[in-house]
Amino acid sequence: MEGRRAPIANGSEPAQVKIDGKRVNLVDRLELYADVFSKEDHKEILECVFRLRDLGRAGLLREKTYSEPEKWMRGNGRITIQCGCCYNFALKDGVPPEILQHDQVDLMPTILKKMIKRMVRWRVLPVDCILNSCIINIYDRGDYIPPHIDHHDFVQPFSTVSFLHECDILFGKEIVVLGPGEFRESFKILLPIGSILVLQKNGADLAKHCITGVPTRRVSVTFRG
Ligand SMILES: O=C(O)CCC(=O)C(=O)O
Repeated sequence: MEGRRAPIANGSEPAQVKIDGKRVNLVDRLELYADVFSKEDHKEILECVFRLRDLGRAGLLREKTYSEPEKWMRGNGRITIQCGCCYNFALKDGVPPEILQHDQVDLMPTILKKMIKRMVRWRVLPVDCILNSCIINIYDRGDYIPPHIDHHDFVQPFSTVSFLHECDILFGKEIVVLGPGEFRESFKILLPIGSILVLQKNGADLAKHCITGVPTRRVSVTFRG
């Protein structure tokens, strides 16, 4: 079986930047796949996501698995659920963002492990990739993810599956923040429902990425090694 490569619908010019005087493609090796998961798969995966959210809200997950910020301003309510490995996002008490290797989060649920197996079987991901962690993002209307590069200690490729609503993902060597959930990028592509975005090389190492404020609820699941 092979995953169907989806055409990359981008609303901007190819992302060329100059580094040491040389032109490089900022999103080199970026791939998008479609139709790897069925409608039934979507239902089962989303049931698992919302079950985890409910367990998190009830305080029944490990402390660092579940995070739901106080929504004190437009767009900052994105829920995150980390499984398999914990990433410390914010600079806290002088500690830089880092991967915490200790067992401080819950393990990946079986259905998410099955997603990885399917992506490998369908050649979306290489057979030798070892993905043992994932982050689930639940965005409500207006929520966004600010420009960032996934920590270099994570093993590439990264793969993100989109659910419930399509949205643009923005890339840029630098991304200008215009307001809460509003950014100016050098390159953007549409992530349709069910699509799998595979990020590696420049697209992961060099380019920052972000999601603008979403018009309605959206869920993404990102796998990393
Ligand atoms: O929601 C998405 O599509 C992107 C997620 C992401 O960039 C992240 O979790 O680091």
